[in-house]
This record gives sequence, structure tokens and C-alpha cells, in this order.
Amino acid sequence: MGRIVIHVDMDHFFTAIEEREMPEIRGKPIVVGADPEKGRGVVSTCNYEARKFGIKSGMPISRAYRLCPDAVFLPVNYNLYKKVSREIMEILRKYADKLERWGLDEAFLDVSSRVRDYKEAESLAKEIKKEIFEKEKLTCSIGIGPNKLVAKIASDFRKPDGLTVVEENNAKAFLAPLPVRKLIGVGRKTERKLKEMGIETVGDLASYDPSKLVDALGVMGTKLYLMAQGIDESEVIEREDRKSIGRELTFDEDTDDLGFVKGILDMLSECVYENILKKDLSFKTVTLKIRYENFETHVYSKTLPFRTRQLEHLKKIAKELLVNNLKDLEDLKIRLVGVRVSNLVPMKGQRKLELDIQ
Ligand code: TTP
Ligand code: MG
Repeated sequence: MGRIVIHVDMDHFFTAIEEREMPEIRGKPIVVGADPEKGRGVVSTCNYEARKFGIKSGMPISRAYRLCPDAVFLPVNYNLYKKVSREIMEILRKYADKLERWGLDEAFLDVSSRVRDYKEAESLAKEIKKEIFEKEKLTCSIGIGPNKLVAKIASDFRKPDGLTVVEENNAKAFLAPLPVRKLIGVGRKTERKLKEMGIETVGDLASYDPSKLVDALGVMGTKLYLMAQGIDESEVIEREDRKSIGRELTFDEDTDDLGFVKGILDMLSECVYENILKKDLSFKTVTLKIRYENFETHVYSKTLPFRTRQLEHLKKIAKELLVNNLKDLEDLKIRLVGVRVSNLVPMKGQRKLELDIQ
């Protein structure tokens, strides 16, 4: 059997979180966007009640206000949404061989080795919905398909709280009646171009002469033609989304013993290094954090002109940063030190890049 891919998309994500936090606004039209007071900015999202009034993501807040003055207008609480997003991805992680996050509220899960058929994939999807609802009190819509393209379109098919399964042999027929705009990568411009060629639905595209598509659209033409047949070979890719890796330690007792602090830095460097190896990364920047007994906290960084993954580089730079920067505050004891690396690049990608250049 081929692959089975699940796509999860949270329902009206930002507003769903706001409703959860403020039960008193539940059931009302809600709009999340910048600067509601001043009437500037755009709509980030709105709940389904607000959508009934014609409000949409990307619309100026002022227009949303005209469409529905009684809606609840809220500012964007991005930090909260990010936290919830992380928790949801954590839940999804358990269910997938590979997980690919797409923005804050979407993810692809390759579950090919976890399930034997679409029936089992459907049960898995139900479990996912249940766990997200129990833990986060939020609903999502899920699509299941033979690839990312079909799974993503399927998750959008029935919303909110939907579950749509499209088996491989059904993919082409499922896509056929949909407008071409639903295909990944088709924006307003491509849509217009296709319309001029008499192509409005995915079905129109699927039965079009592929060589004419290539003449008109180049590589995109080939891609579109394949997508219209329900074909998409792109892998679910686990992206390293960590921007830095660090470890820190608060001492039992504040200290001014430099030798001791250096020893601790070596130990923290080793912990960080272990993580770098595990994730197959290289780094360019090392950052040292020092907190003094009076809680004054300083951060010093050094960026190398090259990428490295050597423990010796890490240890040496961390200690250098300590010695070079201690001078100004040397009469204060140290309460905490931390070592962090950033500017991370996967070694895999790097090797590939080197090969490409040769
Ligand atoms: P979407 O998944 O596109 O929208 P949604 O989750 O709000 O609604 P749906 O039920 O249709 O999936 O986007 C996810 C979040 O990203 C959304 O809650 C807010 C944010 N967003 C913006 O900030 N600006 C935008 O233009 C869009 C489309 C989304
Ligand atoms: Mg969504």
C-alpha cells in the first residue's frame, strides 16, 4: 500500500482560543485583529458566527466593523496562540512517524507505518480529535489522503469539526469538481490565467492537454497537471524549528570561583553538544548568560565566520565570553550561568548543499 497522510487544521484558531478563555463571549460574532479601537489593521481571523456577516481573514478591521458593529473585536494575543500551538503539536507528535508543521494551526502527519488501511487511519484521526478536545477544548478538522495535497484539501472540505477520508483511487474524482484555487500554490494570478484558458475546476485541468499547460505555465503547468490527477510526491518533512539550543544552571550558592564556573560552563557545553549531535545540527553563534547575585543578567554572544559542530569550539568560546566580560562586575558573585547555540543549520542540508555546488 502507498502512503497515508493526515492533515490537521484547527477551526477558527485564534478566535476559538479567545472563546475558550472568555466563556462570556461564546456564541457571539468574534473578530481577532490589530487595533480594533482605532479601526486600523486587518482581520487575523473571525469565528463562524462572524463569517455569516461576510467577515474574512485579511479584511480591514474598519470594513469588518461596518459589516457587523456588534461583533466582539479583540487584539491579537500572539503569545497565547503560540503556546497553544506548541501544545497541540506536542499532542500530534505522538501520532505520526513524521510531523510537518504548517504555520500555527496546521500540520501534516505521515502515518503510513502506523495504520494498515484508511479505516485505521480514520480511527486514529478520531483519537486525535478526541485528545485535542479533551486537553485543549478546541476542535479541528482533519483530512486523510494518499498524499499531502489530497489530505490538505480534504481537511478543508468539511469545517468545523470535520473528518474527510479520500482514498487513493477516489482522489481524482474528489478533486474534479473543486475550483482550481483549492490546489496548493494556485493564487489569484494563476487562477486568472487558467480561467483565460477555460479552466475553472480541477477536473477541467485534469483533462486539459498537458503540453499546452506547459507552454502556458512552464514547470507550474506540469505540477498543476499532476496535482489535478491527485498526484503529489512531496514528503512530509520534519523541520527543525528550534532556533537555539541552550542549557543553564543556577548555583546552590552564589560563587566568585572562576575555575568552578568554567567547569560548569564545560559541563553545560557538553549537554548542549549532545543535543546538537542528536539533532544533527551545526551552529555559528554561541551565547553566554550570566546572572549576578543582585539578579542583574547579562548576555554575551560571539558569532563565528564559519559553521561548526565541534565541542572544543563551544567550550572555548563559552569560557572566552566569560573571561572577557567578567571584568566590569568582578566584585559581584555569580548566581546562574547558561550556554546557548544558535544560527543552527541541519548537517544533512549542508552536505546536500556542498554536493550541489560541486
Ligand atoms: P486558518 O487555518 O486559515 O484559519 P482559521 O483557523 O482561523 O479558520 P478555519 O476554521 O477556516 O481553519 O488560519 C489559522 C490562523 O492563522 C487563524 O486563526 C489566524 C491566522 N491568520 C492570520 O493571522 N491572517 C490570515 O490572513 C489568515 C488566513 C490566518
Ligand atoms: Mg485553521
